[in-house]
Amino acid sequence: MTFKMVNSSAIATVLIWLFLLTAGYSQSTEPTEADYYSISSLPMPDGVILEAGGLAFNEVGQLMVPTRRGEVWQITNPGSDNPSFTRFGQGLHEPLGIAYRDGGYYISQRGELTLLKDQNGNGMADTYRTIYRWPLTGNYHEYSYGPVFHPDGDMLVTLNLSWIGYGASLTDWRGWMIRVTEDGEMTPFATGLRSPLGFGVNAEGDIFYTENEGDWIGSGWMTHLEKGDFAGHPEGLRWTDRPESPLDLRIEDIDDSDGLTLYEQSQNIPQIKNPAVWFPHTIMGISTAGILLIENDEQVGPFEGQFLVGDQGHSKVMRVALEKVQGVYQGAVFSFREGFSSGVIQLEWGPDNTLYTGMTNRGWGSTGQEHYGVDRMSWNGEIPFEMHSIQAESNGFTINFTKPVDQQSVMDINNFRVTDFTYNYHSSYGSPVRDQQTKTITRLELSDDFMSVRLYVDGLRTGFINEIRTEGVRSEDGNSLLHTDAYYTLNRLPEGERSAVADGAGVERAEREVSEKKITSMPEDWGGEADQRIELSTEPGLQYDVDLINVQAGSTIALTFENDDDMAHNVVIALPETADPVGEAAMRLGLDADALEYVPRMDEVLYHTSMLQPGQSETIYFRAPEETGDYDYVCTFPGHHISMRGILRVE
Ligand SMILES: [Cu+2]
Repeated sequence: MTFKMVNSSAIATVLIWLFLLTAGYSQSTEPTEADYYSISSLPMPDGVILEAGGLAFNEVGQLMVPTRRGEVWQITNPGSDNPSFTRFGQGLHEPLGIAYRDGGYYISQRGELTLLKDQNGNGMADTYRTIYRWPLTGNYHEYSYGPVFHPDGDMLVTLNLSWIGYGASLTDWRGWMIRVTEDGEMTPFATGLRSPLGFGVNAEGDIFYTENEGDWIGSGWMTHLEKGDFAGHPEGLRWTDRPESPLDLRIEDIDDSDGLTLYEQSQNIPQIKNPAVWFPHTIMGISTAGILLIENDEQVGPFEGQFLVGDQGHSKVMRVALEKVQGVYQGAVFSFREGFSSGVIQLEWGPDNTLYTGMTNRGWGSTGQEHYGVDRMSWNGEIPFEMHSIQAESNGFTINFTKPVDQQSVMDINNFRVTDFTYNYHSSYGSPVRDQQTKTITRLELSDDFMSVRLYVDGLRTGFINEIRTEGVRSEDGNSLLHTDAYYTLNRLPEGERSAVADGAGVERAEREVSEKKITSMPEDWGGEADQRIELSTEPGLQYDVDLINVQAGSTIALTFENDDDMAHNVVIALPETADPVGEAAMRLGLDADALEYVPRMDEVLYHTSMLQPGQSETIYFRAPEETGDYDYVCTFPGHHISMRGILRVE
């Protein structure tokens, strides 16, 4: 009896101790992004509206920032608590880029590439010289970006398409990357571009640009551009009949009718350059922006040669690790750091290896709630446990880690999941996820140094994006991965042993899951008419045009939502004060968001529309709740719920 007592209290003690250990363990050792990378905002003097269109440092470490409003600010000691601001230039037309060379600042305005210089040394530009000019129609979407200096001395500039309900090339070379010499000689370089804000050059001198989801662009991407390449948006092909054009592909060569993917069309059209990396929409940002090469291991950790990529809508920075297989770039994108204070559009290294982000939400809204600003991100020198990079193998993938892994967790096949999918290539806006398949992983192999694991995967398909999830993998020192998901774009399979199972083998997922909370035809027992008809539309800046709708309890409602904005929206009617949890749950749907139309399956959701593309309209039918109160309606497209919402008042 006594023995038993002692024993059970000893067990209890051990249990309590284990509980404390586990509780303490999960609280104190699960690291976050902020534990490695801290973000601070540059303090700004009153009256300075720093909608940063570009960032450049000069040789004395001053940060030069052209703003969307046409000024250029010179910021001395930008890394200090008390930076000083001088207005260096003004009167520019929406500059979106700056590069510094030999005492001169090269800036793309909407209609020209301009050189600014301070010749008399008084801290203000006294020379504004046109290097090269291009025509404009005045369309609001005619942004011009850059320049970026190529190592060979030329400047790269990109010209955004106009927007007239679709992306259009209304004047010369819109939708192109052009090269301009310091003497103002212009050469058209590559086309198929839609909204090419981000571009840069890697250590080998290869040029990459990033693209935003839109018409013809199923999701954001990053593409390696060589002379004469066509990246995917057909409008720029309007100018290929000119003698200067490096390619002769025509708009009518692109097929909008038969449902082929971009990769499939590239099998017949050699000028098509497939993205090196796709950024799955809403999972890896929503509006891919500026890119920056990681130049050394002092900047953000052991990622030299990889790229950081900003995202405007999600106020975050992602990381891209590329490899070349059979001469073609491909690779993986990982989340890196979120939580910037506004929409990240430009990235630049400071002289002290910290990362500067130039930001504006431009009235489009962003997860970071500030309207504009410059943030500074610094690494504390500790290496996070991350997937460093992923290599394609002839029959799977090798994942390389930044730290040795825990053998038991990494050899558990249940800790890995590989799903591949792709997007439509068509003139409508964006694309659902299509042809989604979960793959079978047959075997794992750990490297001798415990730094990488090889996954043997059945049925890989070229032209597809692979979602690689590694939840459960731990480092030798006991941490979870800081980010567990990667998206690898497979353009080429390396030579070697193939899996015995045919390409494309896997478990298919339905492209649309039926929701009984979306009723798009009038119920027959309504007798042909609803008690009340409601019309709802959109306003720019992530808003509905109406933010209060009154209805009678229990009445029948026909609600027509017309999306006349330039991005996708829906209407989800939810219980009172649940817009936030519903919107947040939608952001966590990952790859499944598409099949669920971004509507989480939860009781708080009462009714909803489809996710409507720009220009679409839909009517849903529902009965107003019997219980009076202020119900929420909200758009659950990731990031929109913060501002795009209203009240359905049931009386
Ligand atoms: Cu929306």
